[in-house]
Amino acid sequence: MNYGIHYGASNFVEKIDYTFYFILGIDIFFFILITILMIYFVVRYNKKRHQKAVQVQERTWLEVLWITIPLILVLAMFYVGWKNYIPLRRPPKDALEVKVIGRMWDWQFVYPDGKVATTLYVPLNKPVKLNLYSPDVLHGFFIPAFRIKEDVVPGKNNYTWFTATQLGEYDIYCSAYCGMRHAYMYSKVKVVPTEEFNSILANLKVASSTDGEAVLRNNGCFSCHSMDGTRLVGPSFKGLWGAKKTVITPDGKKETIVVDEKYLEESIIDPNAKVEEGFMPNVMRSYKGIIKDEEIKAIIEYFKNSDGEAKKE
Ligand code: HEC
Ligand SMILES: [Cu+2]
Repeated sequence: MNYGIHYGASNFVEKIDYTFYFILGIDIFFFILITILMIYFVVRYNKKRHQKAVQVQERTWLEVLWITIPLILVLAMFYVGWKNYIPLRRPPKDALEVKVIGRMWDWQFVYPDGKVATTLYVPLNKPVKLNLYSPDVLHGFFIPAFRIKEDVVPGKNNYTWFTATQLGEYDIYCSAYCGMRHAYMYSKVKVVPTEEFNSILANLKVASSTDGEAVLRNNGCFSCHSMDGTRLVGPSFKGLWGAKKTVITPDGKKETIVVDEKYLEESIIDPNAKVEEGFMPNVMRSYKGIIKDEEIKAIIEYFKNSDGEAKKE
């Protein structure tokens, strides 16, 4: 496991670390200075030595000093931060562009030719611009080893960029608390030589709309639904087809249903119409307009053929 905290692997490491240690250095200096002065004053001006407080007025030089010194310090911190953070917002024009989809609760990466991956593969020493997109709530795209962290905001086209400078695997986290499985919203960036990158890219698949399992994977369904019976946030898909389920309708009535085409389609388009007993409503979003009709058909085919009761038919 590589936490990527203590060493860096991108073009920003030096700039960001310098800014951090510059401000930290000033903080430590004043922490020590103020602590020493405090102790000194307690000893020097305690009640035994000074029975009566003295009013001191009009010390122009002192006032000038305590305005000027903090002003210079704050301006210096601002300048260093400005100079070193501005490059984060200036991706080079020739950068490789990758669309990043951050959603509850996984990351997906879409390359220019429509190829999709759940790991971010990038070539060494080439600028990569990430266009950050969220279809649901606020997430944060965070690669500690690269020193980049950027909000992924629904309804806003945000971006970040980097040039990876060291081969290897580094962690990608979500830095904004985004619900129950936030902690599992985790992926990796793999930095590889250009040649290897090209062959990885050639082997990645374009998002399929006829392979049900791929549709489920590419839409992040598996972050809430398992295939092996494990209960995540939503019911497991294991043995789903033909299963008997107790569901609750919006007016609070209990019904027993058998999972068929109609129920599956409704569960994807309007998940709150029938909520399986024991699960929370309003957690799964409606995929109306996001998942096409043919993709829903592919999902249904997949459920029919995948496991449980389906196999016995
Ligand atoms: C954020 C978590 C989440 C995601 C992502 C999610 N679901 Fe759900 N899903 C739930 C929850 C919770 C339920 C149970 C409550 C309900 O029916 O709304 C559910 C219920 C279902 C059901 C009904 C299952 C049953 O046993 O009654 C189906 C089918 C389903 N989801 C399909 C999907 C598909 C397909 C996707 C991806 C396109 C998806 N879900 C993505 C949380 C999620
Ligand atoms: Cu998140």
